[in-house]
Amino acid sequence: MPPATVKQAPQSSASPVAAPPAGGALPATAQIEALFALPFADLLYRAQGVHRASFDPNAVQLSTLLSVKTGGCPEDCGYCPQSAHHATGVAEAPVMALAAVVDAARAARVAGATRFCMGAAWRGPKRKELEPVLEMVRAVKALGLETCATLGLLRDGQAEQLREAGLDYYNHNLDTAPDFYGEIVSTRTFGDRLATIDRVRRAGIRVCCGGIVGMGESRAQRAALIAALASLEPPPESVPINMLVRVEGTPLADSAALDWSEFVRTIAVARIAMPASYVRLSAGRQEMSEPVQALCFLAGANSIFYGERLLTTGNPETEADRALLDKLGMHALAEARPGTSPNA
Ligand code: SAM
Ligand code: DTB
Ligand code: SF4
Repeated sequence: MPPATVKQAPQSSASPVAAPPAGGALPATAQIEALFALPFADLLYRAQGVHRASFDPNAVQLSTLLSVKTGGCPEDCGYCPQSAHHATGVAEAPVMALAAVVDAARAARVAGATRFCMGAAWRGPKRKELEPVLEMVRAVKALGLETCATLGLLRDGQAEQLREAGLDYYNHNLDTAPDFYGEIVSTRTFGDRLATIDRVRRAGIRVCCGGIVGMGESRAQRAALIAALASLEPPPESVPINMLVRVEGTPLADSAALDWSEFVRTIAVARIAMPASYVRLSAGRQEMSEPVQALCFLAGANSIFYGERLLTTGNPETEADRALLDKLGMHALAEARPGTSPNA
């Protein structure tokens, strides 16, 4: 169900900086590559204009993550510390008890988060494995938080079960460009990811879908990732852009760091390509300076993961995040889209 209350920003004609060459005539990826090639100041100016047409530029949505089933995952995603294929020292743990999940969600709400995202290190939940997660979704929803889950590939009927339990968002990332995907993951395909996103959408759950940069992909591949995300119909309501967290023991641990300016460009391009979506400055903030995070907000990021942990790695302290938002005169959103939560 498309968001009813968010105004669509003009894609290019009313934007303050001229559109890239032959807007509309070129394939989407070429248009997006042209955005990447703009001078930095022009790109940010344009992204700010697009951002302001749809959103309060001083507001940021806060989501807190919790790993409800950690480690031992059969998939071989090259970036992930939770894959059983990599020796990262992340121990496998069983599914968390409901009461502990509710405690964590309550603490997240008290700290100021509006959405609680539960992650599981599965290829996808088996029929029986979904049951405890449905309980968690019901209980977190009852606290007045928006609910999100990221559980991997879904089978027939599972998205509907999650929707009935009160799930507002499902996170399932495309992760990287279609032509780079096979170099990062061999145990499933880009097409498998699209199929789950389709199931989620058909069940009436909002889609949270983004990717990771800094995995050795080219700029053209970053553009192809953004093009693939923007071509989902409709585009995802929430778009997490993760900077690779290079975890020792994973095949990507020694990847060259992506320059900060290229990360900010990726955020700006995502903002322009998906004007009505929340663009989340996601993993990697712990290694990112405050000025770079501020540039990401200027480039149109309007959501962050908030809380001292992501799934298995660190995230800035909540105090530090509150101080940063204060310094920038930004405020946390009380509700992501007031009154429009599909499971309200
Ligand atoms: N197992 C489910 C799946 O893969 O869809 C859900 C959990 S998985 C950890 C969720 C997402 O976390 C991945 O799609 C990936 O985008 C992100 N992620 C995992 N490891 C990461 C890392 N080291 N750096 C940045 N993002 C990462
Ligand atoms: C997303 O795009 N990033 C989050 C969330 N969705 C599930 C996960 C980041 C994980 C970073 C590595 C870790 O903490 O294990
Ligand atoms: Fe498993 Fe998800 Fe990590 Fe891939 S990203 S190894 S599917 S937990």
